[in-house]
Amino acid sequence: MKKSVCLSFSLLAIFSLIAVAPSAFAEHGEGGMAVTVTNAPGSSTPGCETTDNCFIPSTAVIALGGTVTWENTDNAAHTATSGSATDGPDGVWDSSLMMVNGSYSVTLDDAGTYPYFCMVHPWMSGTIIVEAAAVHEPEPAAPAAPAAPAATSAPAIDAADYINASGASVTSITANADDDSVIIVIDAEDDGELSVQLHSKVIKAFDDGSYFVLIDNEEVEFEQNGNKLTIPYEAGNERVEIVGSYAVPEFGTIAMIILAVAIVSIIAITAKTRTTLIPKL
Ligand SMILES: [Cu+2]
Repeated sequence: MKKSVCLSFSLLAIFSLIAVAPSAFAEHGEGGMAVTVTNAPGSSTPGCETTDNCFIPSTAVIALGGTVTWENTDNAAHTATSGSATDGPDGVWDSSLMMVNGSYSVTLDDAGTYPYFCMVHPWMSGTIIVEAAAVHEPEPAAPAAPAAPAATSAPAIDAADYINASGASVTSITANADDDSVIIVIDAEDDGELSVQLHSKVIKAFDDGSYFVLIDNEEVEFEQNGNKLTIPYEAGNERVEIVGSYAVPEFGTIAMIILAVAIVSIIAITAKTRTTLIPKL
C-alpha cells in the first residue's frame, strides 16, 4: 500500500510540474538589453570584409529597447552609421567619427534588422537585429491538477474484513501503520474476553511469532494460539491495541478502487457460476 501512496505523490508532483512548467520555461529572446560591438584591429585596411569581421560581432542582437555600444578598439577612427555604403546613411543613427578608444551608443525602440557601415571605410559593415518584444500571450489555464487522492486520510483498510473479533461488542477495527498495530474499539459493559483472529494481510507478528496487547494504553496479559488471541478485558475498557512488527498502511484511494473492482469481480464471478457460498448455519 505504501507504493500507492508514493504513486499518488509522484502523480501530484508530475501534475505540479506540468502546471508550473509553462511559466518556468516561458521563452525569452536571446537578445539582451545591451550589446557591445568593437572595431576589429586593422579594419581601416580592407580585408576584414572577406570574413565579415570588421565589426565584432558583425551581427549583434538586442532585445526591443536595448542599447548597442560601439567601442573603437582599433588604432584608427571609425563611424558606425546606419544604412549601407551603397545606399548611404538611412538616418536611424550615426555615431559620427569615433576616435581611438572612443565609443557611441544608440538605443533602438523599433524591432527590425538594421544594416550599418563605417563612412570612413566603406568595406566595413555590420548588422544590428532588434528583436520583437517577446509575445506574452496569457498562458492557457493549466488543467487543474486533480485533487490529490486523500490517501493518508482515507478510511483505514477495512481490517474488519480480515480480522474477526468476538466476545465483545466491537465498534471498529482499524490498522495503524504508524504503530504497526491493529486497534479494536470495544464497548464493554461487563468484563469479558475478546477473541481475535488476526490476518497476516493486516498485521504481522514479531519474529518470534508474538504480539503484544495494550488495553487503554496499558499492556495486558493475553493468550495466544497462532494468530488467535484471547484478550481479557474489563467493563469500561475501550481501546484494545494489538501491536506487531508490521501493519498495512491505510488504503489509499487507488487501492480502494482496486479493492472495489476486485469485490465486484468476485460478485460477478459468483453470480455467473452460481457457486453457493452461503455458509451453512
Ligand atoms: Cu572605419
